[in-house]
Amino acid sequence: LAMRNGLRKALERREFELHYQPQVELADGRLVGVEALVRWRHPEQGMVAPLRFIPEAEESGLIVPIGKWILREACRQAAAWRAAGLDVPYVAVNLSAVQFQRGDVVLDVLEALSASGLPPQALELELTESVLLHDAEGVLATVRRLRELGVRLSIDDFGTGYSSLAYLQRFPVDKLKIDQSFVSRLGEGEDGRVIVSTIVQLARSLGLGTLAEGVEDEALARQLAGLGCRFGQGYCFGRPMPADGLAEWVAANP
Ligand code: G
Ligand code: G
Ligand code: MN
Ligand code: NA
Repeated sequence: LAMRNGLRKALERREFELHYQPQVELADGRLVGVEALVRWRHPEQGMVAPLRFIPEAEESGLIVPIGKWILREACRQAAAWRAAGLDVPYVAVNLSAVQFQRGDVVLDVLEALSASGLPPQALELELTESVLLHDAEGVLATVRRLRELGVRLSIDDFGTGYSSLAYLQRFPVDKLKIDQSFVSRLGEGEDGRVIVSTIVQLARSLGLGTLAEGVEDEALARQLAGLGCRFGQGYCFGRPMPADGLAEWVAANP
C-alpha cells in the first residue's frame, strides 16, 4: 500500500522519466529506432528500476495513467528530436497487458500522437505474449485498430510466453523481439543456435522482422546476423540513456 501511494504521488510529482536505448541494423550498426524504458527518480531511493515498481503499478491499475504518461512523453520526445533534425526513425513504447484490459489504449495512443504531432509510423508499440492470455478476441480487435492508425507493432520477449502459431498468424505485428535469454545462450553452443534460428525462420515465414535483445558483444552481433536476424539492441551498441545522452549517441554514431 505504501508503494501504491508512492506511485500515485510519483505521477503527480512527475518523478518518472524515460531513458532510451538504441536499436540498430546488425549489418552496419545504423540506428533504426530507440526503445523507451521508464525509471522512477525517487526523492530518497534514487533511480528505481521498472522491475521494482511495474508489477505493483499493474496490480493496482496505476499502470493505466502511468502508461498514458509514458506514451505522451515518448511521443513528445521523439517529435522534439525530429524537430531538432535528429534522425531517430521511431520510438518503441512497452505496453502492459493491463493497459489492454483496464485502459483505452487506442485513445491513449491517438492522444499522444495528436498532442505531439508525431507521425504514427514513428511510434512502435511493444506487446508481450501475455496480452493474448485474456480476451484474445478483444485484444485482437484493439491491435487491429492500432494497426489501422499506422503505428508499428512488435512482440516483446518473444519465446518466453504463450503464443500459438495460429494467434501469431492473425496478429498484425511487424517484428518479433527475441528474448535476451535466448540471445545469451547463443554463445553456449548448438541448443542456443537452434532456438534463435528457429525463431528467425518462423518470423520470416510469417513475413515479420526480428530484433535480438541483450546483444552484449560484437561476436554475438555477428553470429545473430549470420543466422538471419536483422536488428539488435544491447549494451554492445548502447545502454538505455537519458534523452540528452541519446542525442549525443546519435551525433557520435552517424
Ligand atoms: O531497463 P529495464 O530494467 O528498463 O526494463 C526492465 C523491464 O521493465 C522491461 O523489460 C519491461 O518489461 C519493463 N518496462 C520498462 N519500461 C517500461 C514501460 O515504459 N512500460 C511498461 N509497461 N514496462 C516497462
Ligand atoms: O522491455 P524489455 O524486456 O525488452 O527491456 C529490455 C531490458 O533489457 C531492460 O531492462 C534493459 O535495460 C535490458 N538490457 C538492454 N540491453 C541489455 C544487454 O545488453 N544486456 C542485458 N543483460 N540487459 C540489457
Ligand atoms: Mn521491451
Ligand atoms: Na524484452
